[in-house]
Amino acid sequence: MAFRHIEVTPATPTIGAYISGIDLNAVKSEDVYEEIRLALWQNSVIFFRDQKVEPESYMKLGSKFGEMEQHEFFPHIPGYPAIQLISHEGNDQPETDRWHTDVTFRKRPNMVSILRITDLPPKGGDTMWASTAAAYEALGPDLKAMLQNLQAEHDMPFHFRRINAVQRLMERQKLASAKKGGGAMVNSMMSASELDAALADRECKLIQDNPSVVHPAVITHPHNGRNLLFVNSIWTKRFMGMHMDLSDALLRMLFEWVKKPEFMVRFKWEPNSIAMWDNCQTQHYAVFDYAPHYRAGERITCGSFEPKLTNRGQGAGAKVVGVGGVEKSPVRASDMSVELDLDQVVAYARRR
Ligand SMILES: O=C(O)CCC(=O)C(=O)O
Ligand SMILES: [Fe+2]
Repeated sequence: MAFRHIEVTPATPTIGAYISGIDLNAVKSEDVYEEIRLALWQNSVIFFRDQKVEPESYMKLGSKFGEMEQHEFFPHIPGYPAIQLISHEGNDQPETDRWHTDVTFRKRPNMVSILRITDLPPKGGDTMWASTAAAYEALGPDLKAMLQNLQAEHDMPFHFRRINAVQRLMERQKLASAKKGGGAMVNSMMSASELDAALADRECKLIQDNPSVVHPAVITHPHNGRNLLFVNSIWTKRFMGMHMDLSDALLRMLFEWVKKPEFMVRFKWEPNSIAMWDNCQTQHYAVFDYAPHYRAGERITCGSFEPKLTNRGQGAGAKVVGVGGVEKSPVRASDMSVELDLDQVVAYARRR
């Protein structure tokens, strides 16, 4: 199926595409959104340039990908609780300069994220994405078969504690409350011991509210049927039923493998650019090379998916079952340009 309403230009043979021929403030038909959805499932991340998008149009785009969430940590723009404000300034690490898939500590991680950077630093601040489907497809059959039988634990408090995230979040709140003269959990008038107690309370609550979850190490994409590697270096803590030394070593190996440049695309932000990523079949990394400058953006996260392996056909020696059940040749490390046939994507999606 050819695209009739948008132009789709691949950014690399493996991942990413530029979408043109469209004004997101003036979308007239549902067919346009249908094509954007297909372009996303096919390319994993899509980029728009020169979109002076109004909040209503931005929200409308998000709403086409499922329920939009109000995030637990980010503030939002006035009047639009679903448009999260992300920002960074100074020399402290921003926490997103590490390869990850968003919120895999949830039973149902979010499906799609949309981001526009509203305040660009003078130089740098690119974002990178890697295709976890391409990373999986390029593994040998024995390794694929082994990974298909593994389950991994994803744990939010584990990561938060190792980066002192609660303390950082509270310090941010304290700063905000000092500016605005009032704060919910902490404020600039609290004594050191009151702050310590508030911090401990917050950590306990975080652990209580976020029990760890177990997901398969390989899952099947719900809209295109591709199998993909589903462990990431922020939230995945360990493989189940394995000695922790072995688990650490295997995770480290997979985290390294995903970082091969052949699986990646790097996006240079310009004023009025928008990136949308399929959070299920990618990992991303926000390049932190712009300190101490300010960088800020508006993000929408929408829809969700249940991580599960429904296509066990890609094990040892088996032919890769492509979208729509059509057999494809297994992808070799030297040939990572997995062409998805759009008709097959549509046929697969319709059967869901
Ligand atoms: O700031 C960016 O480019 C992306 C940050 C990130 O990890 C996210 O928005 O999920
Ligand atoms: Fe992220």
